[in-house]
Amino acid sequence: MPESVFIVFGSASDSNVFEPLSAELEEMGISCKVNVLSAHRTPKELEKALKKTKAKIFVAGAGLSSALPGVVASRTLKPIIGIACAGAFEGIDSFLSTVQMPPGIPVLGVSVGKINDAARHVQNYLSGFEKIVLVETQNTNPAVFAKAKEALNQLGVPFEKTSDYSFSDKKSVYVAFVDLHALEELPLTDSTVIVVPVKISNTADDAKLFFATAKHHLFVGVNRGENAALAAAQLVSLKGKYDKKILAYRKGQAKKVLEANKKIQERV
Ligand code: RP5
Repeated sequence: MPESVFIVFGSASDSNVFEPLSAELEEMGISCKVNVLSAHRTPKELEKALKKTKAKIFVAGAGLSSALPGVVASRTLKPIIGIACAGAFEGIDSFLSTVQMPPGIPVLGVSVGKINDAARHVQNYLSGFEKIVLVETQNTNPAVFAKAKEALNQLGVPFEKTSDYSFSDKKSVYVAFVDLHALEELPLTDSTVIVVPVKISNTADDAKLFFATAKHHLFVGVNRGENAALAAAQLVSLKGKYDKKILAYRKGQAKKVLEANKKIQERV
């Protein structure tokens, strides 16, 4: 039987994270394979291990410039949870590297030490989600909300909308659009909630606030509505139902980069 969860961390010095995580998952009856591989220091070995695994979900983390979760995300259509590790600056560098992914390739980030949260979301996912619910309130920024709606429509993934902030159904993946200054007000439930912190014009100080208040839930980068939607689609695609659509969406994002590159090459 292939492992359900592929765990990968950048160094043996991250064992304070991956050892309790794998112990917790095993205790939950969830099989996992632990790897120590680095996006920067062992890229070939990482690539090989990613090609080989048949895991249903990935959990990755590294300290400092944490490229590992993002590189894993670029190599799989399965969901990826990134755990920030405290190498310097109490881990803010790792946290921001984890969540601030470009449109199209989401990583669902949890902050430093949030091992239990990562394990809970893995368990919810493996139990099977039934639907996506977008949570809209008066403070929801329409432009960020629209990015999520558009992405789901493009993927052909159905969703419901609510303004109820109780997140009461563990079979739903909630996507909540929350003002960056209100992250601490979110209720702490056992359900899986992807939080899109919203602040259209943001500053370096806002990054510190994000890091300090990102707790309990799963986080995408600031204003990244489309990444929350894509990650939600991955979470409801346990058996691969939306994989082809997600792949097509990614190809569209890749095309934009390749076209820009072509133009530049033609100029010189
Ligand atoms: C990262 O650099 C690792 O994930 C670790 O958190 C940090 C320090 O690594 P070592 O020098 O201890 O191997 O890549």
